Amino acid sequence: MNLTRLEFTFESAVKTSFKMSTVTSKLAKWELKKICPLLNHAKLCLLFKASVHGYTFDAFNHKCNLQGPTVIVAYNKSGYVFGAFTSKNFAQTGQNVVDEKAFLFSFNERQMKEDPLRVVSGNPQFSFFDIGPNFGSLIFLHRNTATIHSDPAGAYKFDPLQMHGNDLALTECEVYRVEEAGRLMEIPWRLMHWDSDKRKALLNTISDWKPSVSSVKQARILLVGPIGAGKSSFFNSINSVFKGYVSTQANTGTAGTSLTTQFRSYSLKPSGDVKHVPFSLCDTMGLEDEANNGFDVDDFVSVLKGHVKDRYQFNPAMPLQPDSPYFHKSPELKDRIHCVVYVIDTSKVKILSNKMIESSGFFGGKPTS
Ligand SMILES: Nc1nc2c(ncn2[C@@H]2O[C@H](COP(=O)(O)OP(=O)(O)OP(=O)(O)O)[C@@H](O)[C@H]2O)c(=O)[nH]1
Ligand SMILES: [Mg+2]
Repeated sequence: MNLTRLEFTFESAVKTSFKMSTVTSKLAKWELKKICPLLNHAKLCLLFKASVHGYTFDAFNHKCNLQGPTVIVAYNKSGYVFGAFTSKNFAQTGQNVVDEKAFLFSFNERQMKEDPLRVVSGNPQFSFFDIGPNFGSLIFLHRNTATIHSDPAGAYKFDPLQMHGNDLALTECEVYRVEEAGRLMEIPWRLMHWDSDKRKALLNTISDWKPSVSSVKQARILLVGPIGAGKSSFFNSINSVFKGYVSTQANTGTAGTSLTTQFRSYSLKPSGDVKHVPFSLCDTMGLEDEANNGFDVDDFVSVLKGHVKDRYQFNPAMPLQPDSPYFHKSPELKDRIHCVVYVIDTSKVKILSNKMIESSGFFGGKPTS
């Protein structure tokens, strides 16, 4: 559905900025060579870096909860790289988690040629709450500090000299999502906690929101984007959520040019538990590369200012004129556009023309109103 498209775009943007930011993995090549065989040569995706996000359990939870299999990699001044792998989600369930696949590991820069230490437990019970991620014998970020708590006689038995050299102060602690090689499509790209309570809570959050100006009862959200991007389907999806059943009020489909040729202002009706929908969605004609085709820039400005009435038939050859019956002469604040959503088909991003990319800056990023 279109929501997924937008969310995916957002997620991609976040990932991109993440790569461009200074949050980079501390893992050196030789360290990767040691860790990867322990993890079936899986791909590692950096989720958390204590020196950037904080040596706190809250920061850890924020970045690492519900990410599927993960590996913690901790460093100390004595040259030890050690940590823990779990195939289970980190989650504050308040209960111990059993994970037969979990293990602790360690290696040291002075023992480059030796195999890493790998310790499994006969009774692998973990807790991921309270005082830090607790692997029975090792607790990372112990009590919100840059230290570990070590109990070599706990669930995992190890020689503390081999594990961390009895140096319990951390110089870094990173967490990676372990993405199994060759199985990426079988793993959801984003783990969601989703049930009817969550749905209800989200709907309540939305319906409780109020525009800050009392004369505006519904924020008007304008959908713009290239032809066939999914603008009308996006409206149908949102409309279906509030109606409580699948609705296809707006026409959707593919044609050589924009299928939507009228300006449509849809007021969403509440149903069920929702008493009020504080926004409306406005659907537009798709943007096109060629001049005199698709949604016109002048019409866009008129729409933003609230001059365009519902069901206005777009004419790419000539924008809306002030003497047209569809021209709203004195729009109020409630008639104007309060938010613009630029809808894009993420599978086509790579084939967007330069002109379309430039125009997205205008339509999505720099409204003139
Ligand atoms: N796979 C997939 N197809 C989608 C999605 N959203 C829309 N489509 C399909 O993409 C096509 C175009 O969708 P529309 O909603 O009509 O797109 P639009 O942006 O309104 O297009 P115009 O009005 O022509 O500018 C339709 O065949 C939809 O079924 C989506 O999220 N995923
Ligand atoms: Mg459409």
